[in-house]
Amino acid sequence: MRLAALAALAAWGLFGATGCAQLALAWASVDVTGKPAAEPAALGPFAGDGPIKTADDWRERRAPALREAFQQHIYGFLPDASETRVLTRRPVEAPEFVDLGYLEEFQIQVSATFDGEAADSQIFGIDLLLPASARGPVPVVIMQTFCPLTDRSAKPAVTGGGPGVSCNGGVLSRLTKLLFRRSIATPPLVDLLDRGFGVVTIYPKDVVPDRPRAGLDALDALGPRRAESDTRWGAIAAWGWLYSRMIDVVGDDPRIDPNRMIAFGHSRFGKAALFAAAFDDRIDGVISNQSGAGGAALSKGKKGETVRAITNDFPHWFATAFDDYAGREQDLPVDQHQLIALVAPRPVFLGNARRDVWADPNGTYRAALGANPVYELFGRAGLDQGGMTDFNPQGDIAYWFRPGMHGIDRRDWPAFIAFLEAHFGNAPRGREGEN
Ligand code: GTR
Repeated sequence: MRLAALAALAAWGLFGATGCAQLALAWASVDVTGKPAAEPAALGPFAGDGPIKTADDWRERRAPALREAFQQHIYGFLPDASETRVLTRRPVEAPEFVDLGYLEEFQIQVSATFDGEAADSQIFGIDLLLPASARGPVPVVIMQTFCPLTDRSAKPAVTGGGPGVSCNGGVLSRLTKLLFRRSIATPPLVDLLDRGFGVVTIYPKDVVPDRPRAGLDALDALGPRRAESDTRWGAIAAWGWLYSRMIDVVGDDPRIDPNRMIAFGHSRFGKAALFAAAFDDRIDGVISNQSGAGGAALSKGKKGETVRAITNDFPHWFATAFDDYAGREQDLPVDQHQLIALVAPRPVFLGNARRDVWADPNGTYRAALGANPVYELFGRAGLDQGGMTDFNPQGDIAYWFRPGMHGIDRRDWPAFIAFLEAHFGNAPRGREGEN
């Protein structure tokens, strides 16, 4: 009893109220696989834009209206225009890949224009890892990571600790890992190279730090005079925008197949990756792992993290307009199934873990079902599996559900790779059905 009280106190001290709520939910035996409640209707009436009966109706009328609404009420507005310049590019020695791959490092400069006014530019690094054996343009996985690229000396840039896990180890990081079993497992770079995939990576916190004050200052510098606006962009939108800037850099590279560029992100970067795919159709597919609130999980009727919790804990992630929906999620004019639908007909992978109730696997499943009618407009099946545990990597929406807690573990990568191979392997299916 005394031990339990001590453990509770330690957890409180380490993770605060929100962390404790996550832990409690994870350890309670909540059955998240129960029959999902009815899914929301993606094609129902919206903002008076008339009936949506064809893919063209969707593309020309509904999708632009939804993108506007997502920016206005949740994520904040993207810039009107953006510029990306490659400043330097150099090969980097990467003995860990032997003959399998080669690594290049780019310095790039990005800037945004809001309301006709150009903002401060930012300079940051991109790593590009390509398979040495490629005979033609290769598919690439475009990642945002939790550890600085400079950690490469210790490990490749795309490896590292999980959220809340210091990349350099330390007592706090070990304790967090122990309690949450939370780790961004080292991406199996050799496996990816072996299968002909390249990897492009950045450390997005170099551009928008993941701390409220510093994050808001960086967002303000990237988008002048927006700081006070209710709809100034938040870090999720800005990190999403960075996926697009990464594509500016590699999309024209003749070694890379412009029809096989897949955004990958876990948790907060899973939200950013999904947002990016919904707004930039140069992204051919997305792996959004455990993205939860503000990601792939429905906000309405959500279990675990609420709008109040996420906007309190991370005031820099969203537009302040989103704060107003705390406790009144039902009033949101959009929900996350429509964000998934904005990716249609491109493939989407949604990763989930049974004990990650905070992220709400069930709400994510319902969101996937809710996106289906839009995939059907494009002549596709969308989510095509019997239930939450019936993973189908071939599905346009592949819903993955494993036991355990939040994080990426060894079970996840084989599932990611199965999805990557099914849709973007050596027999690419192209981008039929898109503009
Ligand atoms: C949590 C947050 C989630 C999720 C996660 C992460 O604390 O509540 O929305 O994004 O962080 O990024 O690991």
